Amino acid sequence: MDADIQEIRGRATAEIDQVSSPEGLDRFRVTFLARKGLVAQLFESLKTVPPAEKPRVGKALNELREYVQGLHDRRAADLTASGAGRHAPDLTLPGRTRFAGSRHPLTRVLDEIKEIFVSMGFAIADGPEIEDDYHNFGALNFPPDHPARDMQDTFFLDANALLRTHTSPVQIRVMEVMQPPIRHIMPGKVYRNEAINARSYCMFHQVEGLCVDRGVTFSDLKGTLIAFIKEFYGPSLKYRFRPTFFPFTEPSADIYITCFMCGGRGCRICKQSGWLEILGCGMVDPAVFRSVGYDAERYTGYAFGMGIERIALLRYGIDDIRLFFQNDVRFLSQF
Ligand code: 2U9
Repeated sequence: MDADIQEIRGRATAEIDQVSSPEGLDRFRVTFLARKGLVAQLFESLKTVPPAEKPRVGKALNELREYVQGLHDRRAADLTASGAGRHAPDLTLPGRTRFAGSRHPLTRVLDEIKEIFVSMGFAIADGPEIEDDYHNFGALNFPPDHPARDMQDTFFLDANALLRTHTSPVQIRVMEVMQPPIRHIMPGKVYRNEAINARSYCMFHQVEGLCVDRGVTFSDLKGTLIAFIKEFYGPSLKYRFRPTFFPFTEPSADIYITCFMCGGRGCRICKQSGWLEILGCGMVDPAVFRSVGYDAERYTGYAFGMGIERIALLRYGIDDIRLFFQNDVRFLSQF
């Protein structure tokens, strides 16, 4: 019996070296390790061993089985690692095109705007999209009967929880925890209860900005925003400021640039006016400073806001705002 064990051990050791394919490995397994293989046959002969010898021979047989199984398993691992037995690659096949991802057009516009303001010393702030009435309206000097507070314009979650309609509440929260000087922009999603069509959507993105310190003037506002416009739209573009009204700024202005579709002659895009509105801005209303406990005699500030979808629509000549939110690869892969 001991001689048989030695012989099979020797054969297995020699034969495993000849195995170079999965088929060969399977033949080795059938010969040595299968239910009727050589190792199993030796176990069968254990019955004929005298009882006093059985423990020692049984142990030797177990060691043999483990040894042969080890030879088999190591060979299997070697074959997988070397790739033997897999089909060789066909080097004549044409290459596969790899898809490179691209940034969403809104992300591109947002990143560019952020970079310009950060380079001018603004920090980036963010805050919750679910807001309370006070931070979204009250602190921003919206009168109680302002139409924006209507269910038709604002998504209310309950009596005092709503989806923010602008990112201005983030600035209120910044001022609640910081003293001037403040120079922050806040990019983010905002929500309006509007009918969905090619021009408007129930959610869009804004970037707003706020600068508060002693002695901040309308000239600072103009200098900063004109520098932004020249950087973002190009240095030779014409622009104009026109007075407007916002509850949270006084005085307030909208900024327009020459329509880059028609060069100012008038077209469908600029509704024949030759001008495109790109930004709203103004000096922060003292009532807003009083809400956050700032001394309105001591501090002044300017604020501004812009809608990102509108800028991206104009920049890339897109005619339907819904394309931004459908995640259609045929649209996105163009950027
Ligand atoms: C505080 C005080 C004042 C932010 C401002 C605008 C003007 C503005 C619109 C642009 C297009 C919204 O996306 S849009 O529909 N925004 O014109 N936003 S001033 O003023 C603030 C902000 C925070 C505490």
